Amino acid sequence: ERLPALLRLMPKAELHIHIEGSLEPELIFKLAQRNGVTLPYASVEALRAAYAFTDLQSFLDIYYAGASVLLKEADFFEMAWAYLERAAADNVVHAEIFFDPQTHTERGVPFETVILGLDHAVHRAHTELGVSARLILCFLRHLSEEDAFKTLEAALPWRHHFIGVGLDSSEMGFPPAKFERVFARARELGFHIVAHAGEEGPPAYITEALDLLHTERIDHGVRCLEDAGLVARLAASRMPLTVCPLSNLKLCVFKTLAEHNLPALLDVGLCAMVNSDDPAYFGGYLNQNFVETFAALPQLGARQAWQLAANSFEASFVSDEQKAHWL
Ligand code: ES4
Ligand code: ZN
Repeated sequence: ERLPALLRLMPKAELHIHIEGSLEPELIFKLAQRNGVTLPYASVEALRAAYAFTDLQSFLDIYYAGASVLLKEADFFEMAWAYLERAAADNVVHAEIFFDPQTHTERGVPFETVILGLDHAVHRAHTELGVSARLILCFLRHLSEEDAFKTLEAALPWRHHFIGVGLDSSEMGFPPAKFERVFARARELGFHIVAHAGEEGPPAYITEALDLLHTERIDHGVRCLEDAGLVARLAASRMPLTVCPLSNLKLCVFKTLAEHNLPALLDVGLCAMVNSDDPAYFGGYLNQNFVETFAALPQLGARQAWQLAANSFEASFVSDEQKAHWL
């Protein structure tokens, strides 16, 4: 068939990938053994069997347990390098990668260890794979404003190694407003601003992210369709929505891929694109997301494929010159 080949072969950017969510069970067990970490799962198979999620929180509990095996700079390098090799194989030419430093600093791993390991993989991907990659530091929204401020301050000696800040983890009950002052400081420092909003949370969280955090993209944002005024605003401003279909399926945001609202988001003129979110946990990397989503939704064809790829480059934080080259 021609459509899957087009989806696989077209160059694209990935803008919503949590690097800790690319940690495959095999690598989790390898690192656990290497670092002397005891896991609450007996085998790779037992761990994979636990990947049956009912909502965001049921996933996050296992995602943070998986990340507990990351201790050394080499571990962070190995995880990011494995992702970048998979991305290159999917014809991802540019990736903007989230990392969650608090997941690691809370366990006593220095920020420096995290960023140097990731940065090494980013540089090697450019020279050996021809993939450009950038890092985005995410604050965990279930932790305090003070903790986020301390994380930002601790990151400043390495400010040239990441291009932006984001907001992730448990959404319900942790509205963007809680982090207004941290994001104001990050903006002053010149960082790009993104935030998860409208994945499980209501459209009002998307509006808050725009008005209080001044986001340049909304991560997920699929619940925006519940608010017609918000949709008009997002469309008029070309505000990107980094949509993650397999994630939404596995976390029960939509019951089936056939019910996903991606076609509707494109139809109303929104700058949506496809991303993998946490590919090791949700059943596939970027091309798997494209192929399964297009297979489930007959409204999606070559025109939408091209639009999604174009949107991914438009929404990226590269220079206008680089965008002109890709578009
Ligand atoms: C996440 Cl799918 C999702 N939502 C919110 N926070 C996250 N961290 C990693 N994956
Ligand atoms: Zn995410």
